[in-house]
Amino acid sequence: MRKKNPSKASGACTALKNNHGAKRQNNRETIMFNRTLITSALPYANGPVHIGHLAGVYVPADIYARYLRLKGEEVLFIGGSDEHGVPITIKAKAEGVTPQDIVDRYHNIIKDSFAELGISFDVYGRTTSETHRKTASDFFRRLYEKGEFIEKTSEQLYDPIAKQFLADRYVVGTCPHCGNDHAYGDQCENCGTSLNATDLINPHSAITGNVPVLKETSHWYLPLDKWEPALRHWILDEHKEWKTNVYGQCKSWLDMGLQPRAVSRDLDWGIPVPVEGAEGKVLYVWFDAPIGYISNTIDCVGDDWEKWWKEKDTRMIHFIGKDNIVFHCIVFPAMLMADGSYNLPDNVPANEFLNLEDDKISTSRNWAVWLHEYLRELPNRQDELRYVLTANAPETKDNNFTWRDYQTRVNSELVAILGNFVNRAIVLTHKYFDGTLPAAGELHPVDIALIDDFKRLKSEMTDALDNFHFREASRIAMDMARAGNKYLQETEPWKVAKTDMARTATILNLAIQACANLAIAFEPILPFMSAKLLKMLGGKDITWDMLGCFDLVPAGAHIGKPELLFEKIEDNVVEEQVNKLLATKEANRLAAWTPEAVKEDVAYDDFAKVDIRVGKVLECSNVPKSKKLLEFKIDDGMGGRTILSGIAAYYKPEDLIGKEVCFIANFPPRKMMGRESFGMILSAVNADGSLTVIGPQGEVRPGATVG
Ligand code: B3M
Ligand code: ZN
Repeated sequence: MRKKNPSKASGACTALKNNHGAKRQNNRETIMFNRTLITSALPYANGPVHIGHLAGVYVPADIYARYLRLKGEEVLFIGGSDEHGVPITIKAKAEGVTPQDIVDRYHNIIKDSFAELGISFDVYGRTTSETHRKTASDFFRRLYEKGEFIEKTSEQLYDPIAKQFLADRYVVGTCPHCGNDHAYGDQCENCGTSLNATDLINPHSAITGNVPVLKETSHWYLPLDKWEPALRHWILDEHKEWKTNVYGQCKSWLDMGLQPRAVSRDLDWGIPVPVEGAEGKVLYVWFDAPIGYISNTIDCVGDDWEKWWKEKDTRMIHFIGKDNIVFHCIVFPAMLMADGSYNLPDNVPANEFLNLEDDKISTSRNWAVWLHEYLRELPNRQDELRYVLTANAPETKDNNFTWRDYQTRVNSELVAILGNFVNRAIVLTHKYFDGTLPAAGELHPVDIALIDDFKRLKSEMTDALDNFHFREASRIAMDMARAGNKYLQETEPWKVAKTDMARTATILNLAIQACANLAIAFEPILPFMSAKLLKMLGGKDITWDMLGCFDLVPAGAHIGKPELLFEKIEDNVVEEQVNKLLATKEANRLAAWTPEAVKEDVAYDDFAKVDIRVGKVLECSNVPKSKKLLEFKIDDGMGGRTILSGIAAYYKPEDLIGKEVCFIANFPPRKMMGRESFGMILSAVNADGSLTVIGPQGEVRPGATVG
């Protein structure tokens, strides 16, 4: 798409040279990096991924990888499933299948849905692979042989019925910090504190519900305290540029003082501890999972892997969510330091959490928008999701996803600003020049202002992307589309065309160049849109250097027929999604329902005072002007009576005629809506608050007593 003979226009780029490598200044020196290893947290293969994972980790990581590739930098983007750990064995037990069945199922769902969303991993591996078993075992053994572990015997919680130690999530109890009575043995999800199983108050086994006993067992510990001074210096002195949330969390861990951490567990699912006398013990999942980044690199590039992990001109960036900060900034770096031959991460731009419709995303409560379901229910709308999650990313604080906001951002930004500008530019080029791009002539100040705007926005966007400010980058890219719309509004080519085709040619040439710029600027965020737009413009090889240039599409190029880049999200689509969530909320409420507590004891004599009878409904009708009341004429075996009952919301009157009901016969008469009621019809209160009328199971004569 590069123009062969750059024009004299001020937007022409003469030097499109790639500037390989990135510089970073730390407190001591300026380091030149020649390649970047990007890792993204390995999701547990015990469920599909949801928008919280995407907004926090995978979309930003993908934007960054695509951006660096556009800059011509050498990049390796690593992903994969985390297939060990207790959450997986618990899920397998609950379903009566093997852990391997679980991870096979979810690994494939996750892998396929990432691919469909355009997450451009260079490799998506798994921690049950043979490469990983070997890499993690070798890593452990190296540290073991160097004497980097402490072997320690301690008392751990044990379930005598299940005959199993209760590691991590196998034990549930009350959090000693916040009182949440559903805290796990490794973490309280309510207050975020990481815990030891033995810290829990009133612990019980997640397998049998039993109260566990203490039993001695021995494990290998990584003495984090030994690495504390080195970690302090590396993070607190040398990485002051890290995000404040990350730096702050690290500082508070370091200030509390680090303790040795067990790196093995008594479990039968995981990588066996590769030393003698370790039967029945496996590597702790948080020991093997980050090594998964290394194994997946090996699976991707083979013998070349050390270049990515050990050469000093390689930079490593970990994309993770905030709950993983300690493992990526403290535990894994300590493991790497203990080995001694690896690079440490250069940055860990961890994000905060995304909420859904004002509520915490939760897998167990099914409170999530699942990626694989989104892809099925809103087909061909990958970029829409990528955009909304980026524009609303939880970069500095927790953020909220709502379907209304999704609709607004798609309709009033993607459709009304970006899609509209591109469509107008291409439609007008077809209308006045049959789709053949005319050459630009002399530039007017308004043209130069457009070009200058793009150049300025490019520099701001580059800065934002270099600093992991992806929200801001998406806002700036959209500002470019805004500048395009403003340009057409100011130049009005549809009016100019009536008198001056040469000027019209210049305007549309610039508008099409602006479209090409948008295809570049948005490529990291909206790769599907970018590919479609580039196809319409007849180009494909783009680089970040080209952004800000206005000679990208050569005069004479044929512009494809205008195709809409985005379609509006209609109200019914949003309503369907909102209803789906409401149904989930209702299902959760019902699942959480428990009967009311039993009232205080009552003496039989007191109970016997209440006169309950059976009656037959002769007539039933709505009470005018009342939404609540139904009026019953009851055959009570004693000449009949009228009873008013507040169940109009749950029954059609005609459905009750002829039915037998129970009623209290000795309530004093009561006036409601100007009518008198002689008794009360008995109903059961359902979990959702609705009422069901109570009656006898067999035929009973009206007037019979109940007791
Ligand atoms: N699987 C935890 C998580 O998904 C864990 C990340 C591992 S990254 C090495 O949040
Ligand atoms: Zn807590």
